[in-house]
Amino acid sequence: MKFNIITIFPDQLMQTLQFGVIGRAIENRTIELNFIDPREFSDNDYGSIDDKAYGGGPGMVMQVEPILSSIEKIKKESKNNIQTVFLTPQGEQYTQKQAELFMKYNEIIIVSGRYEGFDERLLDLTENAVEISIGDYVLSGGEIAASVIIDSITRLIPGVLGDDQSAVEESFTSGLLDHPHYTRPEIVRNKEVPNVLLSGNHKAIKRWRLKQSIMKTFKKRPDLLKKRKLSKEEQLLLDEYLDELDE
Ligand code: 6GU
Repeated sequence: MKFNIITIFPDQLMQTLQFGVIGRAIENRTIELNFIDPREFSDNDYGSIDDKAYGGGPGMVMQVEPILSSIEKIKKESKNNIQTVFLTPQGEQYTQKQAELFMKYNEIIIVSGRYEGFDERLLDLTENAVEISIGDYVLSGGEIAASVIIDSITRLIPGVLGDDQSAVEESFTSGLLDHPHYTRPEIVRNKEVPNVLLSGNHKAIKRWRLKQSIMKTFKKRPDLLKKRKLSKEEQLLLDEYLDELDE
């Protein structure tokens, strides 16, 4: 998988992506990071790529040509069908589902915004592009968001995670929050591990974990439950929990 990242701060991405499983995926070339500096295509000697907004107001806007020329250069050098991702707080909210869709491409262009945002015509002039936001808050630039996108896609590529880690993935992909986890020691500061997890009864453990997942999701992220159809067993566990609340 090749990520082309249009950014003036490539070091900021490398700093965050060089560790752990993602760092290893870079080392063994499962993923390739190709940085393009849009300043190369600046129309002036200072290398600036932003200017004041038409209509006035504070802040600078990123110009069309430096970024569009960067995108065209990448596309000219590639035979792949490339998806372009513009990172901006005005984008569509990023989700695990979107990560799974991006994972199907062999090559992606990520455009990291700085300043107030992009000249709107840049979005109109780019084919096969989406605007993505990683949440409802404002970052100083898209670089951190780019790292989030690259990490979440890379860990979906077969072989990047060990087998025991992949299971964790399934849990979120299922649209529910993960169940709680416990490890040694059995008692810590007077707090015990739930008995069922020590029982060796795999069926009971599976049922307990699923119920915990449903309870957690119901309490913390009811929006996720609304989006998802519950199976018969899941509905039963939710009803059981709601009954317990009434008691
Ligand atoms: Cl993608 N960029 C910036 N600058 N801020 C954000 C964001 C992106 N997603 C959430 N906030």
